[in-house]
Order: sequence, then structure tokens, then C-alpha cells
Amino acid sequence: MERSDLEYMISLSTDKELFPIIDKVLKGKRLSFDDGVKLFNTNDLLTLGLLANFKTEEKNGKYAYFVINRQINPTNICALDCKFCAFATMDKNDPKAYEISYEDLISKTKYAVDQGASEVHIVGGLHPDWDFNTYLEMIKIIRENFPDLHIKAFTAVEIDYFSKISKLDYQTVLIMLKEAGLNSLPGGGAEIFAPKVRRIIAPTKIGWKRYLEIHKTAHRLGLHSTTTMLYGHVEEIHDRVDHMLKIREAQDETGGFTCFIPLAYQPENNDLNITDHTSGIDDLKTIAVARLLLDNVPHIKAYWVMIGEKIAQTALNFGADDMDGTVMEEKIAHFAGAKSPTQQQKEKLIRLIREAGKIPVERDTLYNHLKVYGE
Ligand code: V47
Repeated sequence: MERSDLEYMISLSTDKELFPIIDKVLKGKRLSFDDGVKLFNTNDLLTLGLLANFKTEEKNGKYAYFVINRQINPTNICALDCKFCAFATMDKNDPKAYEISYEDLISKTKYAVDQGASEVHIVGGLHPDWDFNTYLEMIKIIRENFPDLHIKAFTAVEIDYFSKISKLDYQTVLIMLKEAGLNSLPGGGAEIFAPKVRRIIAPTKIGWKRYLEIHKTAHRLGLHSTTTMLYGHVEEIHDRVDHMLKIREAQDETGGFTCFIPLAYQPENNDLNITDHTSGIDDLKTIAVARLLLDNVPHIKAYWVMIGEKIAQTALNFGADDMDGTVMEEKIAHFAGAKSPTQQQKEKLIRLIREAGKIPVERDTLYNHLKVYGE
């Protein structure tokens, strides 16, 4: 679309509050906290989408990304008690409790590699009986067996736990994991940074400062990472904006985040008394506002697992440029009632992206192009 057409379409907006924000976006100026709140509160979803799509195409052209990957969750036994989490259990005798062996870890990884995976994404519980070496060994054996595979593993929450149980500082933990073969950190564990919300939904989890410090330390060691936000529970709009701006500030310091992933709250089988799934409008707004506020984060992910294929596909015209990937074995969202499939075929992702009018690109974890699916 020509810029003049865009400006004309946007000038038809029914929400005059948006005009100064539109002006800033078109001039490449940074948005403020109040702008973020106004964007969330607008009912002019189409103007919001146009603006976010303008921003995403400015950064990534018509490309929309997917990755052939597998998630592996080595255990769901966890010392934390997060109220939103249906996956983990603190009780080793709970019928749903499980631990996988190193043999299982290798066979799951081998299956992924045989399917063409370029990435494994490993996160799990903070197992009270496992020492740091148990986790370190996971990275070592995957690296030994699969020298070229990208290992994206262990959230900041896990890194903090390894530091506590090993009595090593988290920089040393990260260095040891990197030397063992770790390539990057995933973004889980961010939830919502606002302490008053965190006290309700994740009372025993590390706070936002430590979460961001660990990511920034990883970045300084040459490890990239992603970052997330869990929304659609007890938080308010200003908590979401605050969360995004704290990420923007951290990114200004290190530049190591590759992608932001809004995670839509899944309401089943957990201890938060909220029964509703997020709405499609809320999912699209959250992605669009993220694209507009996080001007220094290269990619925004529409994670099909949590928002479903249809909204994730639509989101590709509302500021997202990535759909995550094949996943192969999703547990965290599905324990909590996600209605999406637990895995995805590459062909389906390509079709969804094409239908959204974008060019599908199979990427690696760091967004290098592995294959562009042209016309
Ligand atoms: O940390 C847990 C969230 C996260 C629920 O880094 C829930 O590329 C919704 O972080 N409803 C793990 N969300 C998943 C995650 C992720 C997923 C895909 C890609 C990437 C990436 C990261 O899932 C947890 C927590 O924030 N979560 N329970 C729930 N009931």
C-alpha cells in the first residue's frame, strides 16, 4: 500500500484520540505510556491494525515467519505455585506428575531433527530433587548428539533456580550452560511484571527486575532471547502497557530480544477463578499495541497454540510477523484448556501465512531465512 493511501485510510478513523498517535507512528516517533493505553481503549480496530501492519511491514516487509521446532518439557514437578499454571504439580505422587529420562530427551529430539527441526525449545518445572548438573547434562547430551541443532532452553525463572540450588551466581550459570551448548533463552516466566498482579498469580516466582536482569546478562554473554507477557487474567490495561515499556527499556540497553510473544491466558484446571478465554478482539489489540510500543523489538509472535490458528492468521495483518512453529508436543497450554491442536504441519503454516497475504519464510531461531516460499 502506498503511504498516501495509508494516510488517507487512517484519516477516516472514527477515533479522533488516535490522530496524534498516528502522526507519531508515521513520523517514526516513540509512543508513550498514555498512547499505549489509548490504543488499547480504541474501538477502531481496523485503524489500529492498519497502523500496526504499517509498522511490521516497515521492519519485516511482507515476510511472515515460522520455524520447524519441538517443545520438550522434561518434568512438570515444580517447586513453584503459580495460580494460572495447570501444567505443573508440586506433588510427586500426583497422577499427572512426570519426569522424562535422558533417553526420552534424546529420542524426542531425534524425532524432531528427523522431521527437519532446526530448534528444540526446552522448559519445565523447578524439580525439587534435581541439581543443576541434571539440567546441565540435558544440554550437553543434546549438543553431543545434535551438533547443529539450536537449543533454546530454560526461562529466566529456571536460570534463577539453578543459581539458587548450585550456589553460583546466574552469570556463571549462564556461562556454564552456554559452554555446554545452550544457544538462547525462551521468554517464559515474564507473566505480568506489575508486583500487585504477580503477588496474586505467581506469588513465589522471581520478580520482574530479576527476570529482566537475567535476560540482559544473557544478552551481554552473546545469547539472544525472546520475551513474553501473560494477559487476559486479573491484570488491567495499564499493567500490560507498563510490562511492554519495561521490556522496551531493557531492549534499549542490550538489544538482545528477538521477539515478543503475548501469551493469552488459558483458563482451565488451575487455581485462578477466571473461566473465560480471551476474546479475538483482545488478542488482536494486544498484538497490535505490542507492535506499536515495542519499536526496538524486531518481531512479534502470534502464538497459534494460545490464540488459535484463525486469530493467529488474522494477527499477521495486525502487527505480527511470526507464528512460532510446528511445536510437535505442546503441554502447557493444553493442560489449561487450549482448544488448538498440540502440533502443526509445516504445510498448514505456509497456507495460513499465504492466505493472510504474506510471504511464508521458514526461519531459524535467530530469524535467518532457511527457505522463502515465494509465489
Ligand atoms: O511461562 C502457563 C505461560 C509460558 C498458562 O519464547 C500459560 O518463543 C496461558 O513461554 N495460560 C510457557 N499461558 C510458554 C512460553 C512460550 C511459548 C511459545 C514460545 C515461546 C518463546 C515461549 O506459558 C509460561 C507461562 O507464562 N502459561 N500457564 C496458562 N494457563
